Amino acid sequence: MRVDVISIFPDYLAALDLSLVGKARQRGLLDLRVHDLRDWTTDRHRTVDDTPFGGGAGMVMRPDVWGLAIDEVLDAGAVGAHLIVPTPSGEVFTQRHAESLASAEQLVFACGRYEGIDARVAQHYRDAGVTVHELSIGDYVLNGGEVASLVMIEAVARLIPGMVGNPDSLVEESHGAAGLLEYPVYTKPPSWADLEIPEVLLSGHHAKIERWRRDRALERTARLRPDMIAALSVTGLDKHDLALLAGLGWVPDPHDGGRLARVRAGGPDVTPARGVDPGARVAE
Ligand code: JD8
Repeated sequence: MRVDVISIFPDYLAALDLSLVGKARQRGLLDLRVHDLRDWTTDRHRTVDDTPFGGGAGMVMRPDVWGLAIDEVLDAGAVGAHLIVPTPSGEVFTQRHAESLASAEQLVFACGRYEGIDARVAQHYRDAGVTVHELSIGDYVLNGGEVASLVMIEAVARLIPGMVGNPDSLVEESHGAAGLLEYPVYTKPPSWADLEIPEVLLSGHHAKIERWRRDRALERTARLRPDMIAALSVTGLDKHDLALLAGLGWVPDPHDGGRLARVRAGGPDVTPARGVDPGARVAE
């Protein structure tokens, strides 16, 4: 996979020389190139921004400079070329995005600064048939797209075949195929700060260990991310799962047997789980 990052602060991306992504570059699994946007400016002040049309605070990044840069870097002819524009007003990036982008031939990250990039840039490349993703890494405001690009590049790069030592480890991860948060993990020393290891993990009884880990993952997900429980399909749950979840107030939805609905003692739940639309069904 080829990944290009265009920024007025290219040194921000130096972290990509380290660790897993750094090794992937050395092993030729990842062709990562970082570019300074100012290399495509045409004036002696290397200007990349100007005042916003319609007034308002701050400055906006010029489309003409971005156009010259992206035209040179993006292999627009390649079907597998994607333009990614990090923005707080974008679709929220998830593991699903990481999985779909991991099969791309080329990713080009356009890192904005100031108040953002002139909106015609994304429109122009969409109109040109390029797959353009305006993505946000979360509901908080950063000062630019560089950190968001670092996050998305690491999330995608680690899914490239051959990247992680044991691909199985990708399955059990939070937000992985199971759709659950991870179970707690432990290592030596067996006793630390007067805290012991859960006995079952020392039992060598793999089936019991697997069951314990699944229970902890279900409990943690129900407590911290009820939206993920609501998104689970009942077909993927065994009777132990269903029994544990019933104890946590989640039962197969009488109106949609494929999903779970939350029941609270004393009748229907009025508080929608995060990410679960208020109209979500509540088992009567
Ligand atoms: C790109 C400029 C700063 C944003 C005025 C502060 C992503 N999850 C996220 N939060 N913030 C960003 C992000 C912020 C950016 C740019 C991404 C380019 N800024 C702007 C609008 C308000 N300043 C992001 N992904």
